[in-house]
Amino acid sequence: MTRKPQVGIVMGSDSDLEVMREAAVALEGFGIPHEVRVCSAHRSPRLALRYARDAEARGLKVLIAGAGWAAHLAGVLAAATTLPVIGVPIESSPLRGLDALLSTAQMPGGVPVATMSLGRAGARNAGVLAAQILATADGDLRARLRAYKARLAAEVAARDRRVRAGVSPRRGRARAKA
Ligand code: RP5
Repeated sequence: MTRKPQVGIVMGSDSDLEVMREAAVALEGFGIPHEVRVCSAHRSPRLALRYARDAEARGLKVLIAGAGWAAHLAGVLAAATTLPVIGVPIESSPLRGLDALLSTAQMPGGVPVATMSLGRAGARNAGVLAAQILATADGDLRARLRAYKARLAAEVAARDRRVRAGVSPRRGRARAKA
């Protein structure tokens, strides 16, 4: 039996999928069921509004919205639901995402969008933040998040050991003295 999605990942275009896949990968790592949809605040505004309005009744708990250019998708979803909305600005325009970052982050008072950083890291963080929101009511998920943080710290410690041993990550063992 497939479990009902708890997180909705929405993006303005299928051209955003390569970046937004990182959010899905993060959620899969925590075992969180999710769905992935394309709907655009500008090109299909009725679909975007309907998705946001129906989300809670469908059992979704958090929405993640990724969009580029004048990125209004996260804001439009946030306007039509009380679910938390996480925005991921995508670097798809000639302004390299600065437009999307400002459009996603600069919401007027009363309609929050939790805006992530640009690009893959932002999409990954959106998945992790959605997990952290869900974990406030789920002890097992909290334990998985603690294990995730411990793995992050262990990776840094391993990098520290490699750097102190004089091994560069890209070029193998560095010369003993520069
Ligand atoms: C935005 O326009 C989408 O989120 C995408 O980042 C950008 C370009 O979309 P396509 O022209 O590739 O469909 O709405």
